[in-house]
Amino acid sequence: MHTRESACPLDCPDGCSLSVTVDDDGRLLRVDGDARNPFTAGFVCAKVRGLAKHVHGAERVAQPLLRAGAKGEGRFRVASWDEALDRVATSLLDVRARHGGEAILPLCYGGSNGALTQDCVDARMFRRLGASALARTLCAAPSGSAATALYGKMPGVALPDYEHAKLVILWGCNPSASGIHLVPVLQRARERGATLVVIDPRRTPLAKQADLHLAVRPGTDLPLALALGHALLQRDAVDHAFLQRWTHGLDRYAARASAWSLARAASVCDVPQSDLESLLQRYIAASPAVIRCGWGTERNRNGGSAIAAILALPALAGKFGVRGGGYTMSNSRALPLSTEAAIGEAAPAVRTVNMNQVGRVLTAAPASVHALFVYNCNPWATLPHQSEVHRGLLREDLFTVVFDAVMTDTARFADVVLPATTFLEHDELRTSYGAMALQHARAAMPPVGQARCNAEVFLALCDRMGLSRAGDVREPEALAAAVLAGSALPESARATVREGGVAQAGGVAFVDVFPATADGRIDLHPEALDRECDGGLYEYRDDPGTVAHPLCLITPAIAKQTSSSFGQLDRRKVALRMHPHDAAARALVEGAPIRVFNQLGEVHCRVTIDDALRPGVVMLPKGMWSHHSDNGATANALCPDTLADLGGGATFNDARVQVEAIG
Ligand SMILES: Nc1nc2c(c(=O)[nH]1)N[C@H]1C(S)=C(S)[C@@H](COP(=O)(O)OP(=O)(O)OC[C@H]3O[C@@H](n4cnc5c(=O)[nH]c(N)nc54)[C@H](O)[C@@H]3O)O[C@H]1N2
Ligand SMILES: Nc1nc2c(c(=O)[nH]1)N[C@H]1C(S)=C(S)[C@@H](COP(=O)(O)OP(=O)(O)OC[C@H]3O[C@@H](n4cnc5c(=O)[nH]c(N)nc54)[C@H](O)[C@@H]3O)O[C@H]1N2
Ligand code: SF4
Ligand SMILES: [Mo]
Repeated sequence: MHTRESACPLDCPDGCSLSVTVDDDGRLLRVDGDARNPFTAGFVCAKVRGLAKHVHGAERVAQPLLRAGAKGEGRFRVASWDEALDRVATSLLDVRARHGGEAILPLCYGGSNGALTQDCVDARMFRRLGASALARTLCAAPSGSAATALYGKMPGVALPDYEHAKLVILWGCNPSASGIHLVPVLQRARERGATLVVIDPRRTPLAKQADLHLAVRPGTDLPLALALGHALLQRDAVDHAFLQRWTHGLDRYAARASAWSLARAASVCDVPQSDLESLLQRYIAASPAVIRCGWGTERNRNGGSAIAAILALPALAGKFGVRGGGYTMSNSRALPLSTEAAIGEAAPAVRTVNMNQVGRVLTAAPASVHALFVYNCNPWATLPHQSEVHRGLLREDLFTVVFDAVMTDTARFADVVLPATTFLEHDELRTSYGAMALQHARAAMPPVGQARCNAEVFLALCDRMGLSRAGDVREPEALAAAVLAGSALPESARATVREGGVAQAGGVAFVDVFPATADGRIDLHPEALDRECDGGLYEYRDDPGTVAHPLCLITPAIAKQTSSSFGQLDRRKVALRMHPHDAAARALVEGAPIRVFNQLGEVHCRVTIDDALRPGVVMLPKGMWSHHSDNGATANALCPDTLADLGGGATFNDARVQVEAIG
């Protein structure tokens, strides 16, 4: 038995440091939080504590598999790595020869936030093939473009610094499920007198404890933020000196915001005006005040403008310049990694496919994608417009590779399934987007079965396809060194990581970190965003509900999965959550079998009556698998593939549905 240090690369803000115990036969015994990182010391989430069930589970793919039945049937035969890699290499080269490199589409996203498993040797291979580029827009695209245009990639408030705040606003964020290490920090802040405000259409666990909860209608954060900004200006509760020195675009921002009185916003958001007034007063009075900008806010038609309007608030009210003051966003990493030096190949000029519309692209005639290579992603379960993704994956003429550690719903459609290592079985370099920690973890256990890590497989494929070049960085240690050397990191952070430590960053905005925009100032009304938004930046688009489909379906993160990851472990059916009024209006009782439907698809499941949701809003979890519903379709069958106002982002929460009893 031995215990090793590791780091969690899952798509989660916390970026835990781990302590991993493995027995002499290489079986994982336990995973704990490691005290090297104070933020994550002492505990990890239940998902990772129970990781052995995932690593050694029945759904684990431990050998290469080749399709042995019809597309989507899920019948395979075991193959050797040589046979499987030859098949992949030959097929990709054949597609390129017949249709051009752009007929190959790599499809990857959130499975690993590690720098050695994504945008590393994989990018080298796809760039050299001339494959289509993928716009990674499934998450954080609207908020990322808004934050980048206003502030550049200025690091946000590190989550451990929330302890210093006197006011914390959780805006479309549910850390009780999606980043649990913030919860004790918030508790300590509150013990020291901090106020907690939650803006969320449902009463989340932290909303229950909050001093103020604004249960806004989904998609209405933009009017709320603009009304707050307008009121700050009208009441002269702004920091003139700061605005003068550090911002531009104030006049144009103010003109757009002036359309929104507190009264008008309260009516559109459907919350009491007195609550808006209370939020405003608290925000004016408190310092340090921090906004934890979650992702619930961005997943709709107004998402990008909403985030831009929210991020304008700390600038207007002068909330920067103190530890624990400002905002936190997913793209505001303090220790960003660049993998370009490790890739060693410039990105060619190729077409870009928006991953939110992969279903459309795969089903379009004439076909433009002939080979699909899925890794770090489970598109059947996580992309919008599931029925179209499903139809695309069913294409007999589409050569599909799925490289994953488990037999996902997507893997069932593959021609070739390649067995991936889990993060405990390979080396990884990870920088977190909340805790602001950077770590280099070596494999803590041997690979299960014949599983191989991403870098090894993409190297082998490069070799087979004649794409490797002299001078390519190949070995895990060398790849990690190239990434560290090629990233804009403080030398102290590099040294800490080299010595096996956890590099931490926690700068204070406008004291030691500054906007990374071209002129170093905050742009309150970026022209590029104004051009990109249909109708202009900060223009509110009304609710997409119709008489036929009046209910808003939200699909937030749940504690027991990370997106769809780990969904194989709990096979119980999920229920649609619905407010008692909406249930009564449809004569639905607790546990009734129902059909949730719209023009895109339908999901059959049971109903759970829950007054934590606001009336008019229903909820299914994100990342469900086909086995979680009664008809094999999941929430994503109801999610539109229309795009958000900015960044080509997803609009999962623009799903509008109707619900009726079955039978
Ligand atoms: N356990 C676990 N942890 C995770 C994940 C997971 O799946 N499971 N996923 C990870 C990933 S990929 C991400 S992006 C993050 C996401 O983490 P969060 O930021 O917490 O995002 P969501 O869970 O999508 O939604 C957060 C909240 O937004 C609310 N909401 C929905 N629509 C709106 C709206 O229009 N306005 C407002 N104000 N609120 C709204 C929802 O009710 C929900 O409570 O978590 C990461 N961490
Ligand atoms: N309805 C709805 N859908 C959503 C959302 C929503 O709010 N509502 N949110 C979206 C969000 S926030 C996100 S981030 C996306 C995430 O969507 P995805 O990118 O599909 O992420 P996961 O569901 O975690 O699937 C990742 C897969 O990668 C595999 N994997 C992990 N590590 C490795 C590795 O090292 N190598 C290889 N080859 N494979 C690996 C995992 O086993 C897993 O099957 O989902 C989106 N989908
Ligand atoms: S998923 Fe998040 S909370 Fe769980 S171990 Fe990983 S980083 Fe920590
Ligand atoms: Mo995400």
